[in-house]
Amino acid sequence: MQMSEQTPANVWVVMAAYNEASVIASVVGGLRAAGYPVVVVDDGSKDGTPARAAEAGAAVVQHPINLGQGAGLQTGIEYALLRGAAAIVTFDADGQHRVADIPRLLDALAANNADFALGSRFRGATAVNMPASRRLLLQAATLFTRITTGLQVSDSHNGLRAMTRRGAQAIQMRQNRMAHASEILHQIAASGLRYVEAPVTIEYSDYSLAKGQKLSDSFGIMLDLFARRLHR
Ligand SMILES: Nc1nc2c(ncn2[C@@H]2O[C@H](COP(=O)(O)OP(=O)(O)O)[C@@H](O)[C@H]2O)c(=O)[nH]1
Ligand SMILES: [Mg+2]
Repeated sequence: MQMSEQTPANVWVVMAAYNEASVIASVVGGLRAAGYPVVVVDDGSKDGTPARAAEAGAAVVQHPINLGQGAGLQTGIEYALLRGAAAIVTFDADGQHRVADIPRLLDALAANNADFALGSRFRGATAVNMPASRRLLLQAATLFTRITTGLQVSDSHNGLRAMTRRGAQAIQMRQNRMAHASEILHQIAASGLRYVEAPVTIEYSDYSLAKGQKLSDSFGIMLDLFARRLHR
């Protein structure tokens, strides 16, 4: 992608959200202030998340039943493509990501002529206040992903990524639950398109830790993935 095509107005930010009413307005507001159009895919939140997101300036799409983060991202990507996005950024709704990292991901796409720029908190960047148990879990997941995809990534479960329109058209997430983070990497590998990693910062607040992935969830993710592989 040429840099000249990349104004914030045609870079869509896609956000899956579930029960993030207390933080989503400030997250959406920060992105809108920087000039990015935002689509929030809500999944039957019970706390006013879609209304807060709309008030803050996001387009809101709602799944009638809870399908999970992967399905939410897929819906949001399709929406952004229909709206003519030249590039798409996936961004968490809970305040763990920084708006300032987006231009760095877009620059990484352009500089490397890549279709995917994957955020990594373990590549020269930081994970602020990350508990040691979380680090261990993420490293185990990354090792597993490297073995199964052959991609030499350093952070397999980072929700901050940028992709070109072509990249977005090449993937189709089918894993409804959290296993989508590994699935997207499998699809990038299968697409044969170029990917690059770029350092990003992930913030661990009490809020994000209280509702984030638990160690026990990772066993569910592994089971999902193994079931899917056996099924093929
Ligand atoms: N649409 C949708 N989004 C979800 C769902 N579960 C989590 N999310 C969103 O996915 C993002 C990451 O979730 P989070 O629980 O913070 O996971 P972690 O940061 O990877 O531990 C956040 O923006 C959540 O609001 C869901 O069931 N549906
Ligand atoms: Mg989170």
